[in-house]
Amino acid sequence: MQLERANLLQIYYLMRLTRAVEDRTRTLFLQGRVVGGVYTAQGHEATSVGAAMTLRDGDIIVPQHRDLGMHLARGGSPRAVMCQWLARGNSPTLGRDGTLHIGDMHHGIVPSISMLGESLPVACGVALTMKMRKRDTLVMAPCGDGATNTGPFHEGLNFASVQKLPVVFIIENNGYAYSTPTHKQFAIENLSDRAKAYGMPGEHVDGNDVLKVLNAVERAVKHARSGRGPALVECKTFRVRGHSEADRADYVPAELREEWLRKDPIKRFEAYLEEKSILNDVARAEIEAKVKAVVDDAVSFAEQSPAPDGATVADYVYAPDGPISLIGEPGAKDPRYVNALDTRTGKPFNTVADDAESVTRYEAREVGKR
Ligand SMILES: Cc1ncc(C[n+]2csc(CCOP(=O)(O)OP(=O)(O)O)c2C)c(N)n1
Repeated sequence: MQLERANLLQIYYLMRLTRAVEDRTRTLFLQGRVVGGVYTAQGHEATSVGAAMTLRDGDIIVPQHRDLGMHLARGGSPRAVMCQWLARGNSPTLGRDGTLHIGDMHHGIVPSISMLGESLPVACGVALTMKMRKRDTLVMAPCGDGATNTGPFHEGLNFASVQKLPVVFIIENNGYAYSTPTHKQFAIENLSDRAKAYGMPGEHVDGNDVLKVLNAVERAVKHARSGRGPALVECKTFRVRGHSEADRADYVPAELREEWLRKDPIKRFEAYLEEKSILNDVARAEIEAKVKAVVDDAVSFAEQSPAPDGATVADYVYAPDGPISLIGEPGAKDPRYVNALDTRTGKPFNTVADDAESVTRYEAREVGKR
């Protein structure tokens, strides 16, 4: 992949922004201002940002709990992220949910799902819908090493391959599934070998080297876009903090953690950019100032945002009457979501499309009676 200086600096900015948003979130968490748990992905930035940078407008991601970088790289708003963390009434879930389940259908970001592995069949459903609509849409579905041992992971890979769906599966192998190290999870060296069983290309790559991630994922994307079906990339990285901020991760040997801290993806990319004379002190200072300004703005926007209105607590519990689309598309009209505020512009927006010719229709019923 040929990248211009500006693209490389944008990648560096996004990696730093991801780290900075998470660092600030941790501070807010320690101050007791975050509602719910905080799951950071320090060490994953090359994987999550790098993989997302191979996508183009209209593509869709189905992220998991370590994918803030992917979210921001796809245009997700730091303001919306902070509103979600602080459970404000104008957050993407209107203050109804914890930190994890943030999505943004405007930018093709499907909210993440807590049940490990379950997002992969969802990604396949999104890809199948888009294929049926004859859209040229690629779906990216990341998951952790632990998730690869769930049934839905295997069902998802198999289904995507049989249906030749344009899905790129990214395994973020970060050494542990909570406290379980990889050697107690599976007996193979490379999780990318699992691709072969489902008839798709798979490769593994140093997940802390953003350029290597970009190149490997670019190959997978090219394959998936060509109509030949899905592809898989395993990015080997490490979770240098606990599973959540409530976890001290005492089960991780100190030397192992230090070894991976030395391989920090941001420092490595920074060293590369300096060596190529792409990054100098002036450019670094500018990027640092921009990152700080964006994070400060996001936090103050969230702090000034209203708490959820208690009177609306029962809204959205039941599906609305009439046909709905399962996939949101910008510009769509759907009165159900006019309460949602675009946290970048402060204006209401719609998150679900009503595309009459191709929309999946179903009779809305009360969710509890299904
Ligand atoms: C089906 C299911 N089982 C267990 C859990 C509890 N749980 C949440 S995250 C996690 C570990 C996830 O490990 P991995 O997939 O490797 O992702 P990582 O957190 O390391 O990024 C577990 C066991 C869950 N959410 N869903």
